[in-house]
Amino acid sequence: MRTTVGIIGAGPAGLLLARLLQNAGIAAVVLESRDREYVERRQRAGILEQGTVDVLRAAGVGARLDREGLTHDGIELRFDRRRHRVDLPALTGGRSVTVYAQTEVCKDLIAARLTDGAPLLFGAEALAVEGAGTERPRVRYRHQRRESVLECDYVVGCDGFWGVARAAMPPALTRTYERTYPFAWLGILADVAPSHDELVYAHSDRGFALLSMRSPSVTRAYLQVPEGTDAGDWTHGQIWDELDRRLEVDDPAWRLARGPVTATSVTPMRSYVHEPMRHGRLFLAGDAAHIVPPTGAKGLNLAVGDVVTFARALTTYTRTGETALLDGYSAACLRRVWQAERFSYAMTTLLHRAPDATPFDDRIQLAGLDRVTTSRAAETDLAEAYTGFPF
Ligand code: RFL
Ligand code: PHB
Repeated sequence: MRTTVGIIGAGPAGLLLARLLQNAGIAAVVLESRDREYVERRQRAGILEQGTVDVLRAAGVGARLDREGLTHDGIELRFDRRRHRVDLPALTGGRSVTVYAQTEVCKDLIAARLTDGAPLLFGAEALAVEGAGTERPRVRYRHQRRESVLECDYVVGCDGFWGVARAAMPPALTRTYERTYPFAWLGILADVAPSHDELVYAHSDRGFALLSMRSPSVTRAYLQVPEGTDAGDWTHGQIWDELDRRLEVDDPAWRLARGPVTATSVTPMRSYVHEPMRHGRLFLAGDAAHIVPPTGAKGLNLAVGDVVTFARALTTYTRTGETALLDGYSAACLRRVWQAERFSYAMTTLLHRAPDATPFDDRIQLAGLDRVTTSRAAETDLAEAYTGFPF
């Protein structure tokens, strides 16, 4: 098989890139190792930046997002038994975020691609990218037990952190930056209306908790747990009890509503950047190139930034023969990536309790939270980063 752009992975990065290229009249083939049902069910992100929503709308896949997405004009920071609301539009000149699950973004993009009759192969596992440094890079893949080769002008690795594309970058030209954290997130999905109408990020001496949502009737919540925790180590009752303790505030109006837990998961926390994000005609996008801890809600939004940058660069090249944007892809993406890395790291270390935290560390965190909630400059900094930097 032969195409212009070979896309490995049908997560948000690969699916959105395919859509943007389709809209620009550029042919692409998407190879996805999993089946459609798996991709549409994988529970992950929930928060879309304003810029991400704008991109999805402009790409013609915003109709259901506009109907079902929940616009949020604030987040709550909870610490020291106090509640503080960060008013996002007031601090950012009108920007907000939208709660619309990654599963729904993927469903909308898959439906659009299948309606277009454009190639998207499920159960097609990329085995290797070859010839990245040549004019004709290839993806070797297995589909329906047969090995085949996809010949391309460009290959974009959108295959997530565990994919194969990154391995085709020459090690001698590569540098990676990494940090792991000694804790993880235990996440639940529960059939109960969210206890608050905005997200709550809670610092407590028992560790971090996050109260989020998927819809007006579905709660999503997370607890900081020790690294290596198994979801089965906790009963549903214990999870609710712990959420209750970490979300405790001096406000008689506050009550955590409990309901049937329908799914649990554990997410390890990692910061990771692979530089550069391009070698020859192989480009990396999304989690294939970088990982952030989820505290800043940035992963999916970064993936969107990368593929918008690539689609713009290739469209410009196709129309004008100008290569500057393709050549500048890695540098343009990395600038945004490092801002998200910085913010995600800052939010993580501000809100989580490290297992070896000293009383000094605890006081520094509280001073940080005090600063964010009393200085308009500090709060604006948080709000700008949370609602997202321009693409
Ligand atoms: P994905 O979603 O991992 O998709 C990669 C796809 O590639 C496929 N694949 C292959 N296909 C063919 N051949 C191979 N050899 C392949 N190897 C892999 C995989 O099956 C998969 O379908 O990467 P992508 O597209 O870059 O998207 C990144 C996002 O998924 C990720 O950054 C976010 O989920 C991160 N994240 C959040 N991001 C946000 O912006 N806001 C949030 O609120 C947010 N919350 C979260 C999160 C991630 C979480 N977890 C579970 C890691 C909350 C959590 C708990
Ligand atoms: C989520 O709803 O899954 C979510 C929300 C905010 C985050 C991370 C995850 O920072």
